[in-house]
Amino acid sequence: MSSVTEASRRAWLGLGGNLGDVRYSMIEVLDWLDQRDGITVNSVSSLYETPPWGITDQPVFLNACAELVTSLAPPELLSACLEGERRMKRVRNERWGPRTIDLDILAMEGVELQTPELVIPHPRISERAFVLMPLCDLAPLLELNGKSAASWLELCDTTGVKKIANAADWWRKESRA
Ligand code: A4P
Ligand code: MG
Repeated sequence: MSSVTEASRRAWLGLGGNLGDVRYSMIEVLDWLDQRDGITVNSVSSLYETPPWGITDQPVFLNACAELVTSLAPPELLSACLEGERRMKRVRNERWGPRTIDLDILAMEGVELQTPELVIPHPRISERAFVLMPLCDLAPLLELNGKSAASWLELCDTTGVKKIANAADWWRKESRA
């Protein structure tokens, strides 16, 4: 846990991966983020196994969401996420292809942003059960493009999405076997 100032706001990250020990990578990257100045990991969703979306001929994914409190500006939070991915040895190959870990900024309180590097809320949330299911563990009433996360989830195909670890402490380093 690290210092967070009065200008802090909540932010929600999507975590996903399908190469290597993804659960381990998620635990490592969340712990690393929590130790950054200006970021505290408040809570983390259950962990889900999800069928690949986009390119379907690849291994199943694990997905989760994290709620942060952060005093970082959006581009600084993106830099932290990209550095976290690099630390987990993510190599960018094809778009939507296999990855050790992907960190997306799903939403930040009071932020609407559209730049070439960063779009908030994340543009493809509303069609993706693998994002909405874990996000609804943390913030079902969060408004995204005119609807709550829970309402978007009702419109989504959730076939094949399986909860494999309950919310609470699967992501704490102490919980690792
Ligand atoms: N970028 C713009 N906005 C954001 C944002 N809100 N958060 C830019 C994070 N990054 C954002 O990302 C490319 C660039 O997007 C970043 O450098 C940043 O400047 P990337 O992670 O390299 O590209 P990507 O992830 O391959 O592409 P994309 O379109 O972001 O893919 P998604 O949307 O992340 O989807 N199926 C399942 N079941 N589970 C998954 O987690 N993930 C994907 C990737 C495909 N299928 C999946 C899953
Ligand atoms: Mg991405």
